[in-house]
Amino acid sequence: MSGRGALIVVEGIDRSGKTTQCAKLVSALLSQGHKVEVMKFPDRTTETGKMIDAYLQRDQTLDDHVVHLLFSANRWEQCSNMLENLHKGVSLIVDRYAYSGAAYTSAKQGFTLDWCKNPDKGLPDPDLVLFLNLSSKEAESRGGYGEEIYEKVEFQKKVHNNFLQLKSKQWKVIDASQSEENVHREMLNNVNSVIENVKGQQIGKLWL
Ligand code: T5A
Ligand code: NA
Repeated sequence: MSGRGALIVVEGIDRSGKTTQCAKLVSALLSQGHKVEVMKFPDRTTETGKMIDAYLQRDQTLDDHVVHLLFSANRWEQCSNMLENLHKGVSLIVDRYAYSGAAYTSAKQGFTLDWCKNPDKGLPDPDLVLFLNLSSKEAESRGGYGEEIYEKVEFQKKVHNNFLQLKSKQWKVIDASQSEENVHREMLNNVNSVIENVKGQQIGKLWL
């Protein structure tokens, strides 16, 4: 049966296992015969991505508003490419999306969640958001955080709370403290049913 692809987003705080699970998901879906591609935000390869990378690695200081808008622009850069793939029947597995944008910036002093959501309004609306739920303490114990700017347990705790405020009907909360294999199985079950169900549906616009 043909039809459009599904837009699947994987979210969670730092070290919740997103990149590990996106890779497992893509290889499982490919072996089931699905057309699928993985994407990651921030995409550090584009011009905006290079600025974001320099900021995250503390090589460049930037105003917090500017950083927020760069993360959003970094997603808008991929918008037409994403829609094209979805219409061709390719499902997309996306490692972080606008929810990270809103959850991280609004953990900073002086930013409301509402202000943070604005620049991403109208992006393709995910069919499924798999939230890898892990406490900031458990995340930190996974080999510890590195040197990047947001990798602090107190900050991650605020980010975690902000994520939970963004929960909507497409969200599935996955217990990310389980073994890699159990997390994978739970994610794959959810993805399989969504891929079948979206075929005749239109692609919505996020937060509109
Ligand atoms: N950001 C991002 C914003 O502020 N605004 C935005 O709009 C966006 C998109 C970089 C930073 O940018 C911020 C958020 C981030 O602070 P990034 O490039 O996605 O974002 O970050 P990364 O450093 O690449 O990835 P993370 O730190 O988020 O890690 P992951 O991908 O969640 O975790 P992963 O898979 O690398 O695993 C981490 C460790 O845990 C182990 C793994 O082996 C690995 O060692 N692990 C497990 N251990 C036990 N049990 C399991 N089930 C495990 N699964 C994985
Ligand atoms: Na990652």
